Amino acid sequence: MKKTKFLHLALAASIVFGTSCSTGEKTTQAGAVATAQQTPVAEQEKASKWPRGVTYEIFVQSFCDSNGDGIGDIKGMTSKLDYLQDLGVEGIWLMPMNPSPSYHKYNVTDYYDIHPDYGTLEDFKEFIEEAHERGIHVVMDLVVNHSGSDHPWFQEAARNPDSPYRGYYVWAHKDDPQTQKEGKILAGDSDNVNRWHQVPDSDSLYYGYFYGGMPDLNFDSPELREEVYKIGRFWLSEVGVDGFRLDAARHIFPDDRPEDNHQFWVDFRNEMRKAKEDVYLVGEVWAEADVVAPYMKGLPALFNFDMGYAITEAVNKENAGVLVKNHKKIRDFYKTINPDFVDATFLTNHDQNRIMSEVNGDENKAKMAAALLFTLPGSPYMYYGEEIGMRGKKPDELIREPFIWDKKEADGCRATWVVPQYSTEQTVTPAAIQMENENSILSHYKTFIELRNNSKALTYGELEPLNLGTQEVSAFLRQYEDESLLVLHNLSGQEVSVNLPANLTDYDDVRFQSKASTKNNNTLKLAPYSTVVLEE
Ligand SMILES: [Ca+2]
Repeated sequence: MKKTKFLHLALAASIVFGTSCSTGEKTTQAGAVATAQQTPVAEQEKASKWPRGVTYEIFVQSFCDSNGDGIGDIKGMTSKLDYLQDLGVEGIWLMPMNPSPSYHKYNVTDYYDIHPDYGTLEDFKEFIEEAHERGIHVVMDLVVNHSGSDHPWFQEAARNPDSPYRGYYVWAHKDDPQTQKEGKILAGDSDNVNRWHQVPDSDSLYYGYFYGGMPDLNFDSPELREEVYKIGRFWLSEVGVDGFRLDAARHIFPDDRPEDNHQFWVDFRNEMRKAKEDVYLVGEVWAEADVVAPYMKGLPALFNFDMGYAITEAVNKENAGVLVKNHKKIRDFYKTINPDFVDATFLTNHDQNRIMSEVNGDENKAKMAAALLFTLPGSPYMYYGEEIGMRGKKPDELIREPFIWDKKEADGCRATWVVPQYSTEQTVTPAAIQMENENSILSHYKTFIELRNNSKALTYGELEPLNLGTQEVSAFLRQYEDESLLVLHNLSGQEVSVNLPANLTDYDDVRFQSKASTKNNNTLKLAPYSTVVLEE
């Protein structure tokens, strides 16, 4: 790793290090201007190793349409693997691809196949093989808290109480008092308050946490459990995925049985490890840290919803606040449960307004959010289109709009299944054009992912929050083995000066800077909305 010393000129009052991107000077691969020249990732061993690397979430339907039917598909994704490799991602999380009547495919009707709109099992095997050749792992959404109500299991179970599938679901009689009194505590992942749904022309009610179209599977049934293990083994052993993202992981059993939920994932992991020893499991437990933590016994990776909210708040307020301190607190707490846990950090996902909309289209803030995500501890997940500044606010279809690869006339695979309202060529510069612009948000993402991939401290290092007495600046140390980095982000639109205290004066090499900043003795002037990474 090449690095450049600050020049300690005896009489020089101030030294400008680096030049602004806006001067048009050639940047390095890492985008670190002038002073920090990094070796391209392809030419060296990466410091990061998945799952500690960056994972990219794809909504297949909107990513790339290979056959012109308006719906994104597997062959389309395969054609974009080079793009993803170039971006620096080491894993892909695919939203559900099983047959399902809904556009989002979270109500599955066949757990052993691919929706025909998306392609075939053979297409998927080819995709996985091509991804693996590029060092990219593949994780798929496994939606087993519930099936779709159109699933043949449920159809048969609802029609016939003696069906062998009756036990796959949870039933009650319409006069059963428990169905009357239960109102659900509203959670982030559902605004449905009715858990019990009536089978038409029947006295039977079935339990469906999210809504009637998603009857919950009954994990008290040994037969159902065995079926779910079989589904998992099928995708791991016969198709070749590297792991699963587990939807609605905290709802396997009702809210009053959290211990049973925790234990189920321990059992599930043990079963999956029989098929694939190093299977990767990342769980969606949409809740506060103390609710999330016990799931770490079974799920080695869990999404950190708190951090996404905290970063969004900090960049919007242009105030570092307690972001870093809180992040450390959560991590320290998680480590007491599982020292090897994978902290799956992210800004927003397919269930939330897109980050660019959360910062009201302010590109500086969106870039700062990404800079924080990629320099703080965790295993970052990014949501497709985030890297080109796609926008989107709920309802869900509008946070899942088609990726804009190129101008319409040149775009070989833009999906058209939905008319986009937020991400159009008027609001989002197509990826192909951003690729040619070193100041684009896409180049910014690439730069920060590469910075992180090349640094063990940024990938594995722990976090030491620093208080430099300036609310606009988020400052922290990242340390791993013999690499120690001092990271400074100026969240504000003004230049900010910080004085490095005596114990930090050894950090006088520039590893990276996103814009030109200056250092005068121990006073650092940080350009507006900029990041500087210093090392000893
Ligand atoms: Ca298609």
